[in-house]
Amino acid sequence: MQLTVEQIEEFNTRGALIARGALAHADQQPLIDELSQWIDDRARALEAEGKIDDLHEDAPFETRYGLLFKQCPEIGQGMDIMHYRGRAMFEFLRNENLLDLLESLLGPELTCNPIQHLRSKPPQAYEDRTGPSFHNAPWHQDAGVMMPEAEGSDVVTCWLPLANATVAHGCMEVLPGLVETGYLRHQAAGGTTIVPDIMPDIEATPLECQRGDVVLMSRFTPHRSTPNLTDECRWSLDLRYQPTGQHTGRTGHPDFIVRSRRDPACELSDYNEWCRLWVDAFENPRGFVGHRGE
Ligand SMILES: O=C(O)CCC(=O)C(=O)O
Repeated sequence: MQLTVEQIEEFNTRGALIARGALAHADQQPLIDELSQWIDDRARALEAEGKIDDLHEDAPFETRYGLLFKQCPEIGQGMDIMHYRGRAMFEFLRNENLLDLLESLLGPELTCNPIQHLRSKPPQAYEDRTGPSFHNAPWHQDAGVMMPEAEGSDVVTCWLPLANATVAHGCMEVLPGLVETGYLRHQAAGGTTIVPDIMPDIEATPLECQRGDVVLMSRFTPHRSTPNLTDECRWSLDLRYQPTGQHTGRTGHPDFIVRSRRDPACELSDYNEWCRLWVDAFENPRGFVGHRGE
């Protein structure tokens, strides 16, 4: 789905847009099946170690991870994109429907930025901590988690729910209309966050959405997420894309070309090579991996 002129205008002025129904269920189902299998394998390994008593085999995708997390938070170790490195995940990063949205905003030469995460936010009732965390991101701009050299790069964040993401689930909230403000200074206290004294005094807009919707955000849009007060997990991906050739803001991790209308041969379509790039980045660290606010 290409974005309409009105949607592009909304993105450019508000710095945030929900492209409703941009993805079909079939676009995400292979990924959900892959994650379900990964969770099952991991749960069985933890059961064998005596850390999980009940596998909750019949629980649906929305609740099973939370029920396992409640017994053993270790269930989530290694579940992020670059660590579990699933084939369906790699294919999803190159999903045509997703890239069509990005092409509307960024043009036809697209690179997948390496700053990307898979998150399953369990019910808050199952967490033994409160406050800012990987599950409850404090107010920040994505420009704040990149090197300063990337401040001029047109990095667009795609935040995608794999299940319901209502306010009660702890969906994203944004402060819209601040694209022109540019970078706001961040600090590392309690997670990378905008320095409280310069936090814009604007009412937050919650971005409730469901599977199939795609939230698009500018790198200068302040956003956060809130605790999950339901008994379902809030499953999501946050991916970033940019015009090829611009600085990624994270030189220690691999980017790759996902679409090139000029030279399709330079697109990375080899799953094994994608895995090799990540393994190499972990085994032979070089470049910078960190947040600007630290
Ligand atoms: O998914 C979340 O809760 C936080 C995501 C986020 O802060 C981001 O994508 O930059």
